[in-house]
Order: sequence, then C-alpha cells, then structure tokens
Amino acid sequence: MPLENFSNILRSKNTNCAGCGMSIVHNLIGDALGNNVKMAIPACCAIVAPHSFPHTSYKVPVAATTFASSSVVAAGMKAIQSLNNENINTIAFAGDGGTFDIGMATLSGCAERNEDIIYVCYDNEVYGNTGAQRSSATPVCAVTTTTPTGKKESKKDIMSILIQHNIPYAATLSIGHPEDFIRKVKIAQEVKGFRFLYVLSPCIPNWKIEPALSIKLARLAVQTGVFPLYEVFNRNEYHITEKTDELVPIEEYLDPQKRFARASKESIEEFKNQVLGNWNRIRKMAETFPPGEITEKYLERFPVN
Ligand SMILES: Cc1ncc(C[n+]2csc(CCOP(=O)(O)OP(=O)(O)O)c2C)c(N)n1
Repeated sequence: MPLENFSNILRSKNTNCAGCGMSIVHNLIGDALGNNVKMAIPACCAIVAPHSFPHTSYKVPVAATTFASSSVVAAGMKAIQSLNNENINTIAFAGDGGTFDIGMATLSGCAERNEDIIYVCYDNEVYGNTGAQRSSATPVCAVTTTTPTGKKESKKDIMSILIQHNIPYAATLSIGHPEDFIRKVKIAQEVKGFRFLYVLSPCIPNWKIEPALSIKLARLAVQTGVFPLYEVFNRNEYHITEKTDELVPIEEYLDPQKRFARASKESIEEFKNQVLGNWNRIRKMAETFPPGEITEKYLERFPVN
C-alpha cells in the first residue's frame, strides 16, 4: 500500500515535524470519519504544513481562512452544504492561538448560535509556526520566545468557557488514547449543533522534546492530571472517560520537556497546584452534574472500553 493511503486526511510529504501531534490528530479524525470531511483552517501550522499553492498534502477540501475566522467560515460552508443537501462533516481546525486568543470572538459567536460544525482545537500551547510566542494556552513556567524566564500567568480554561456556551457536546481528546479519541469524534459526528473537540498536541521544536516522545507525553498528560479526559453534553452532564484514581507524579511529564528546564521549584509547585485544582474541579463537576439520559444514549452506541 502506498504510504499516502495510510491517512484519509493528510498525505505523506507534508512538512509537519516528525512526531507532530497535529499530524496524528488529522490521522485519527480520518480514522473516525474517513474522508467525508471539509475543513476551514486559519493561519497556523496546519495551514502551513501542506505546502504552498497550488500544491497541497490535504486529501480533503480545505478553505484557508484568516487567523480569526475559521469558525465562521466553517459555519458558512456548512450552510451551503445544507442548501445542497450534502451530508459532510464540516470542521474548523485551529491551533490554540486561533482558538484561545485571536479566534475567540468568532468562536464564541458560533458556539452561542449553535452553528452546526465540529470545532477542533489542537493545542500545542504556543504560537508555533511564527516562532514560539506565548499564547493564553501556554502553561505557567513554560519558556517561549516571549516568556524567556517562564510564563507567569496561568493557562486559560477553554473547556469551561465553551461548556458555558451551552453547546451540545464538548470533549477533551488525547493522541495517546486513540480508541477514546475515535469514539469522541464519532459521537461528535452524530450530535447536531456546535461541537468542541479539544486535543493536547505535543510540539517537537517548541516543547523541546524528541519526536519519539509525543505520544508518551500525551499519555502522561492524562495520567498526571495535566489533561483530564472527559466529555460534557449540554452543559449539564459531565462524564470523565479516563478515570485516574492515583495521579502519576507530574515530574514524569515535565522533566523530558526542556521548555520547563529553567522553571524554579516555586513555579513547578504553582503548576502542580493549578493542575490539581483543575482536576478536582472537573471531578466535582462530574459529581454535581453526573452523566444522565443523553450520555447514556451515546454510551449505548459508543461504549467506553
Ligand atoms: C491577524 C493576524 N495576526 C497575526 C498573524 C501571524 N500569525 C500567523 S499564524 C500565528 C500563530 C498561530 O499559532 P497557533 O494558532 O497556536 O497555531 P500553531 O502555529 O501553533 O500551529 C500568527 C501569530 C496573522 N496571520 N494574522
């Protein structure tokens, strides 16, 4: 089989880094949805990686959008497809810069209007393709070109922001848990309205890691509580999909990443506190707003292994 047939969305010969988390995100979405996909992608690594016009490494139609507008462009594409009676998965696919920061206004508008699209945010915690400036997704104490001594502010809680828009489905996904990833994309395909899929995407040059480590670090992010796996239906049903009774020590996640090498003991403590606080809050939300009718309906068809 030629190499390019291994992926439904991204061909070989793209210029993504070896081990790029975002490439794996594309491959897993393709495993879940085949190539019945159209995408709107703003300025980010995902639009740079397939090469310059007239070449492309994408196997599916892609509209390149301005940095701030992928969600509205996707919503427009979906409206046209509906008028043409086409049943295609329309995806806005953006990095953390395009989601947490510059695309926030249009994203919020689309979520509030419950536009019928899937929004995928691959979060590499930095403005990657422009040389690693900090974003509001960069975690505390990580070194970037604009935070040379480590970021002082904490990471924005994008899931809570989107969940409180009362969208029908929001979920966190990990490239280190491919079955759970594919399950959530398949659920997103079935849900009508605005669906938010949020993936942590290891970045080889900017996390300063070896390419072989990206999947291991994505798994460790889940096991340490840095990136809990859960899904939320209609703001009111929280379902933790990977139960972690005992968290792995956070150093196992931090130590292989040279972006944290200059972090002081105090800032690592701060990182730990934020991670624990976030994890405890999600657990409390799941106790207060447990899985109900909607979650059960999807669990019947898409069980958690
Ligand atoms: C309005 C506007 N401001 C700035 C830029 C320059 N720019 C292009 S991509 C980018 C960073 C993208 O970061 P992110 O969305 O996190 O994706 P990544 O590059 O990490 O994949 C920036 C600042 C732009 N294209 N448009």
